[in-house]
Amino acid sequence: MTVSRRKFIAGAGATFLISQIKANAFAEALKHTGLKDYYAKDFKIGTAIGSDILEKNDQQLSALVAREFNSITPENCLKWESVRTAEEGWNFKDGDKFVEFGVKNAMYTVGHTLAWHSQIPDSVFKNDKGNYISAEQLKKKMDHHISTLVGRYKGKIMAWDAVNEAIDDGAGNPMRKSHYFNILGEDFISHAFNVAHETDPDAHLIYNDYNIEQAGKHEAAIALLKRLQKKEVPINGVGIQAHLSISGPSIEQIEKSILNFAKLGLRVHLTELDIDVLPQVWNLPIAEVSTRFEYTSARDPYKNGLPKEIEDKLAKRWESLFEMLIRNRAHIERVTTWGVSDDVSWLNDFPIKGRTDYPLLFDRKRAPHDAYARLINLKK
Ligand code: 9MR
Repeated sequence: MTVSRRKFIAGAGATFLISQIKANAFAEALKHTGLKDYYAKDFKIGTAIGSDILEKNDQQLSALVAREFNSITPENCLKWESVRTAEEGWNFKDGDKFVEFGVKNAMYTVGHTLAWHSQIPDSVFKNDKGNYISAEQLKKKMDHHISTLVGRYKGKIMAWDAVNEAIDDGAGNPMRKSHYFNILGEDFISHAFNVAHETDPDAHLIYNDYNIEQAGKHEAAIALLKRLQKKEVPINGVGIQAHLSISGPSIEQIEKSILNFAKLGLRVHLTELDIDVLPQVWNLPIAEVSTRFEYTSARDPYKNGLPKEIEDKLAKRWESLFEMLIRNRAHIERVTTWGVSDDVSWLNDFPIKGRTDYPLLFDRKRAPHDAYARLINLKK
């Protein structure tokens, strides 16, 4: 055999080997490529992590999260009610698991939330006689709570929803008359931000609320954020929760609000995105968690599946939302959906228990909705 022929055969072998390696690498890449990779140049793509992963150890769901998302938020496990025990102690079990998941997958891990009127016992604010404790006493409790949590996860949790839902939904959108507010006034907000910042100066601190893209509450949010900035409160971002419905609010309205928040020099996060498809038989803000209505089958029309025309309409709504978000990517840090697949969404039980909703990007079998393909196509 001549040298050149030998070379040729060796060359052919090498070519075969290289193409095999390429094919393997391609298969591996496919396995690891998800929404997060398509949007890598735009913003982070996040999801909320709930008990299915943390307590029920749902491996299918964890694998899906690792493939599709590069940011996580704890749905419940770092709220006061979950992380504190009745004896004023701590229960970090799920919180630690959540943070480990983020570290293992090199994710932008968000903490939720340091000061919120909900999922916190009255005993935090009241003495044995049922009267409010003093401003100083509440500040001390906040110091302990916030510095312990932020300190424990320093360097691992990169951003915190420092204060959640401080604006009321009623006429004129005043500040919510929560126990925090009743005792400390608006100072409870600056206090939460200041303590978080002192504990971890590198943490990105967010004010998070629902419906702040909508007229009335939007103006109230802008005014609040300006007041905080005037007091030099260390605030870096604003979280538009984005619990949307299939019919509203309009994309233009969401876009306008993103631009207004960005004008304040704040990074914008969509923190709890989902799109409700079920009939809204009430006229109330979608995320006020204490609201409940009675179940009737008329209020649960897609129990046995989503009709094709609704799936289409829903997919188009996701697409036009993301088109707008991509256009405004310079201002947007992260887009987080409130859960991974329809079966785990809070909306199945809110504000009516036991309905069948389709608000997320993955269905009950954990297969992508049509919307998913549209979001990928926007980036091709
Ligand atoms: O999704 C959360 C649900 O599992 C809890 O039961 C509920 C209790 O308040 O909180 C839900 O998450 C809320 C979030 O923490 C703040 N914004 C509104 C969300 C939906 O209610």
